[in-house]
Amino acid sequence: MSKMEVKTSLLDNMIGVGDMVLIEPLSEDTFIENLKKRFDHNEIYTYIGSVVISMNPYKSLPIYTAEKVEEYRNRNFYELSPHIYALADEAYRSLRDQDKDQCILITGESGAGKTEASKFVMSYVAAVCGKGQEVNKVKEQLLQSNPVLEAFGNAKTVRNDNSSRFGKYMDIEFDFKGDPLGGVISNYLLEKSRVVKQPRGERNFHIFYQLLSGASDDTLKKLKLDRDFSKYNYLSLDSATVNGLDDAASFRTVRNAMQIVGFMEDEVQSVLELVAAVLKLGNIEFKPESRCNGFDESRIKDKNGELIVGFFSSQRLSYMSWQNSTILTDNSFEQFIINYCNEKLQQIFIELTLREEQEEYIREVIIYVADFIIVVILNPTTVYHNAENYFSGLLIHLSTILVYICPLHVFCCLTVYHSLLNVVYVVMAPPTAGFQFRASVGTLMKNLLTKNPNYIRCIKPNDKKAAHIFTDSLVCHQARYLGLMENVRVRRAGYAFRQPYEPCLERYKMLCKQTWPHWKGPAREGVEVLLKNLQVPAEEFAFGRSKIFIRNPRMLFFLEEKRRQCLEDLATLIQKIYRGWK
Ligand code: AD9
Ligand code: MG
Repeated sequence: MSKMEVKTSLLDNMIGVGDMVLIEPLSEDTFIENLKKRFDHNEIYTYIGSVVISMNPYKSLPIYTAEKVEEYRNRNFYELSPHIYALADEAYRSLRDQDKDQCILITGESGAGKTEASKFVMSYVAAVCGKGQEVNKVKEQLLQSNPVLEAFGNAKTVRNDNSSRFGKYMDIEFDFKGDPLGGVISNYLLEKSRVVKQPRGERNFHIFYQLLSGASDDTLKKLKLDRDFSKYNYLSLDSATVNGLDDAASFRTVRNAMQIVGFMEDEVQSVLELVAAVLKLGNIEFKPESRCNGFDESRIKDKNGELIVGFFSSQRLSYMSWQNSTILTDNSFEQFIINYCNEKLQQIFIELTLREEQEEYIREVIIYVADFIIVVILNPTTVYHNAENYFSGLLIHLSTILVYICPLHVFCCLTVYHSLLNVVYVVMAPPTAGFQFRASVGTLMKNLLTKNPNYIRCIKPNDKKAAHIFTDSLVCHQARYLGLMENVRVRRAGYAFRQPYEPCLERYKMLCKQTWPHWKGPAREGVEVLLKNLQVPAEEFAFGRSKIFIRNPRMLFFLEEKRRQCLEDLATLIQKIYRGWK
């Protein structure tokens, strides 16, 4: 077995290892080093078993071509180098061939590449499923929903020029042939407050800029709009245009997409009228009037006659007071909710990864000592909830985070130790939205738990939105809060690698005379004969019902090296024979 040691040097090959479970030795440093090595070679995808880590390259790579789709189509997950297409293919085939509902969970911080990843998955599935006229129409509609949603739900933020300001759950129904029948898109938490206020250096939703830049003079005239952004209070001026974003071209894309998705022409017009109306509402200014019957009274500044009576002072109604409000620098309720949702997804990730691992061992009748798993479960579950009623109701369900009230602002703030970082929240308005949201997240989580999960964990390499820069500390931080090291450890704690018998035998059968060129019996017996013949110690393997489990990654290197030698010998032999003939 001395060759096995030699093969750990595979880690040192130029592009690093494709599956983190194969890193020897495993530490945070080697983990980050491997990601960096791969990133430097444009290898942005790396596996942890069946989980895909996706590094944002911040440049377009030629890895999403029609040829790539063909390459990954109907191939075994581990057969080719890591790619988001391999995950998409695996999920799609399990759905089509085994009738197992699938969900793909894409997580990561702002700008890490979630939206782009979801589009690659959708375009892959669209490329490999049926091609009939009706099916094509459904596919087009599903794909074209993206530009529409992004126009109304995405905005430039300091962290991402195309930041999704809502959470998206897209449910696609397939028929028994694997053709899409249609889809339902649920949106969570659109950041509506962005319409009236945007933090410094950020923009309002794309659609406002797209409309003003891209609509014809005629359309703008009908909508009584001016092309000049500076005419509108709701359009921040310090970052009205974004490098690399062509608002005018996007407007044409969006209009076209709306048509494909199924909007009638008059509906498109109504939507644009609404967008125009919102812009104009932002320009209304109010002046205070005297208090009347205990109510604040305000009037529109440049018009007579329109009286607004309500609990609001002119100051609270006006746009400028929003702009100057200190709340902009605080973490809002919305941010809290977003973080809450991410926590739940993280929790579900841990639960499902562990569950999946245990279930696979049970399914395959593998005896496994679960020490490590117990440690992981017990570790992060201390919860203190002592905040205001409203928050405690919400927080009681946050089983993986530690909550405490910030001592300086006992009545209005609380700090939550998210796995990401500690954040101070400002308590706002009454809690209805929060409770509604908790209920909808609850339903979402329940729904996800009934499906077979597939994970894409997105990581951003730097804070500058730049290609070629890899900031170790930033990547390390994300790897930590995504729990990636734990993920590798869980995967390695028992059997690091597993493969169904058939592809395993197919790949290595050349290493044994009894299995080459054809093994006549069941694949499992073939693998047994093969390993016995190679004198691999019995404790390195476990035979499951349908899969072979390999305990130590080095054993895989050993098999791969044997295979490589064998192929080399074969090539030399063929050359000799060929020369002999000549
Ligand atoms: V947010 O939470 O919605 O703010 P995302 O969705 O995680 O965020 P997004 O997918 O929008 O990030 O990616 C940010 C930018 O990174 C994109 O606009 C692209 O310019 C860039 N990106 C991300 N992934 C890729 C990729 N695979 N190839 C090339 C990419 N560029
Ligand atoms: Mg996004």
